[in-house]
Amino acid sequence: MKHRMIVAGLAGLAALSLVGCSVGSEVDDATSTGVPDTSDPSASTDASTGTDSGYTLTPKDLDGDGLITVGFAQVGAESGWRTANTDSYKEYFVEENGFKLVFADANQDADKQKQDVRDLISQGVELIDLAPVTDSGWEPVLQEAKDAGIPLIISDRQLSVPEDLYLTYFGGDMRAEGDRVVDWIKSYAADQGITDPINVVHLQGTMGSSAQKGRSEALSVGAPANDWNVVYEQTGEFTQAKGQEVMESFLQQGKDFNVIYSENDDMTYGAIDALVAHGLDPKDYIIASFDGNKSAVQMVVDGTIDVIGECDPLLGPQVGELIKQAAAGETIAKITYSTEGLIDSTNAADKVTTAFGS
Ligand code: GZL
Repeated sequence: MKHRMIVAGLAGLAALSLVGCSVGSEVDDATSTGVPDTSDPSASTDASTGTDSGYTLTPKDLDGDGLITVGFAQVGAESGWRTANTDSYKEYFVEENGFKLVFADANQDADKQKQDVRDLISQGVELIDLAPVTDSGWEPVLQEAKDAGIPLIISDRQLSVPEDLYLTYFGGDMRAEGDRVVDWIKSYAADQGITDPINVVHLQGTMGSSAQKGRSEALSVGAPANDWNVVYEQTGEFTQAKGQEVMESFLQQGKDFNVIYSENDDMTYGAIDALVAHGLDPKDYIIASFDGNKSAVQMVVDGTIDVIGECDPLLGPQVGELIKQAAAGETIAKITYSTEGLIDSTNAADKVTTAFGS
């Protein structure tokens, strides 16, 4: 059973960065991440590239080579999701599809990424696609792209910036992803008749990224609402190595827990490795993850991971189509969210056959 109260480790209580469960922490989920809550389709702004959002730039083949040169400012190579995302861009943005790709890898360094975008501006690319490492400090850079007459798309992770600084956003709705997983845990605990306290280990993604902020916000609202205790919370920076390191440090400190809420599959793999190294069975815990890499989905089939909040990395073709629509003068939505759901024991056997990555 997945809900035995686990005494995680031995004595040796060090000072913990414990996160108590702040009762009644009401969060306005529309703006707390600074990102408009347009998860309600009726609320989404369908601003065109015209006067609606004040953004008038459209993609053009300025140098007459018959291609649109896209400068892609990528986060890094931190996870299986990122690898699949990069591959989807490199496979789609090719001459036969009408594009040329200039690729910049920020190596998860937010400051380097701002320089990457400035370099793309100075190289004179004809459109910039930015997948921002974190969501702060971008307005001046976006303004520079606009002043240079270069259309800019935000993909993968949202920015809370004025709508007149970017053409469109395409990617996941991170808060909604988190809400789905929190609701799943609530339902599962009820269905299993779990009466033990729900004590959650929270592995956060890269701090300040909209992916971390949205998924963390869902838990920060859901935990008090369901009387759960978040007994430990720390960033694993979306990597397997850091996820394992953080979980190992937690296990040394001996707090009881029965749920792991990990903001991506790579940190989940690391956490599972730490459990096993500590002589614990991952199947004794409720393990919730995000993304949907093939090996993680297989772990759902095997019963090791219980639920995955889907997040689609294969954005290249979808962004490419939006660029083509805008270049043809069509109105495109200001924000378009990927199609995402949940993966659990009811659908994992089907999902694993088409899951991305390895
Ligand atoms: C989500 C993306 C996140 C993934 C991680 O859209 O930004 O970054 O969930 C990746 O795996 O590192």
